[in-house]
Amino acid sequence: MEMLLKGDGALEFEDGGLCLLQADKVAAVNGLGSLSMDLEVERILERFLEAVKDGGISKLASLVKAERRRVECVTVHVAVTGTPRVGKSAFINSVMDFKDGTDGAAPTDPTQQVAKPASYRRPGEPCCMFWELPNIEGANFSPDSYLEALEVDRYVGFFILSSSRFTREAVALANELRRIGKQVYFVRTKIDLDTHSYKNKEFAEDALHVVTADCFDHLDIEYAISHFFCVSCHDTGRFDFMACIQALQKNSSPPLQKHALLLSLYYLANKMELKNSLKELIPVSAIYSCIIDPVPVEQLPYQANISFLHKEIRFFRTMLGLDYRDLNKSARLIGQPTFVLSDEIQTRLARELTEKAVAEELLRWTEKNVLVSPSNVKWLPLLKTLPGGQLSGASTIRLLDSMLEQFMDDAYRIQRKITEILRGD
Ligand SMILES: Nc1nc2c(ncn2[C@@H]2O[C@H](COP(=O)(O)OP(=O)(O)O)[C@@H](O)[C@H]2O)c(=O)[nH]1
Ligand SMILES: [Mg+2]
Repeated sequence: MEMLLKGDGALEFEDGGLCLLQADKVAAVNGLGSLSMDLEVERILERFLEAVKDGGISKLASLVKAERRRVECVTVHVAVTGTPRVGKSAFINSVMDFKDGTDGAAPTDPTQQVAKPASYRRPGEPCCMFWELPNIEGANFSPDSYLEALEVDRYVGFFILSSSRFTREAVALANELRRIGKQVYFVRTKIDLDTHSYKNKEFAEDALHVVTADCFDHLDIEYAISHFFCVSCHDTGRFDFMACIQALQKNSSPPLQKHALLLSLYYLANKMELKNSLKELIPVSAIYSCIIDPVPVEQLPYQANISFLHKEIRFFRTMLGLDYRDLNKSARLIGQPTFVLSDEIQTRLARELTEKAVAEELLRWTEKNVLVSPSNVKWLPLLKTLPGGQLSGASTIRLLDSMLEQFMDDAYRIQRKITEILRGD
């Protein structure tokens, strides 16, 4: 197994898995946390076993479909607020990867201020909605009445933006949100116009100065500083833009909401978090392939839904940024032709993703007759009940697991190449 270095942190292998040691702000805020996402798979497994006992494979099949729908139907709402002209709309457009003038983008025209919450989502991506809230302003501003006018409970987190010091109103709102248990992120925008010393703690303290004023002293200043990010709303690749989205993703709960946020905003996500989230549900996908529309495959001693597996693996490849479109975009940002990055890809299925290649890879794993990884041993009793037996489920899990791990290695190789190029190595 290979050890790779990531641009902004070290990557090492532990117990056959990957462990990212990140020195960045997200880790500082949240600690390294557990590698397990806890997408309630134990309960999913219980339900599956129950279904097989009650109604055999056909009952399991309808439950597997329903389970996938349940995961896919989760919608996450995120709020963005602040004083006028601080970049709320521009921030949302960058999160959503909207280019100037894209249909559905938030208007950044100075005359256009929202009077009631306005929602934005990426086309074809119903799971994640960012809301621009009305401005925090006015002498009579009251956090209570401001929040009363919103469906505050629906938001998983709040970004409060300011392009200079945070105002007393902003801090009062943050205070109230903290009181009701909401995640709050203090985002200092337009840092591209004022880059010096932005990483210093003093800079954060100064921007959050009002937090320490007597009337707000019950707001945890340590919390505020550790949730303080400096961004340019026009450039997601610089300053703390990705870190603030990654902090939101990491801190969101319940786990299904976190999963939805990671997948919807995969291009800004911490890849290790994203991979761990995808990995949790691999046994569900493996069972799907074994029992829903499986077809005979040459030399394979059981039936499999190769077209479904092909789609799953393609989805993993997209999530980990290995699609041509993503590579091309990253290459352009560093002024290089795309092949400079695509040459770093070593996994066959990342380069040549066809149904035939997927079937061959599945056969390879079946011939190896491997066991599932320790974290998936709990699935064995269910896998034994599949029409193709334990071998079918275990081999499919290993196929999907190994694709995800290998794509992850490819993603880090590309990240390392980008870092080398930027350093001028
Ligand atoms: N240089 C720079 N300009 C920004 C940034 N964020 C927003 N702007 C500009 O500030 C103006 C107001 O932005 P807008 O998003 O409409 O602010 P809103 O009223 O808070 O929604 C626009 O002209 C944006 O292009 C930033 O981070 N850096
Ligand atoms: Mg706006």
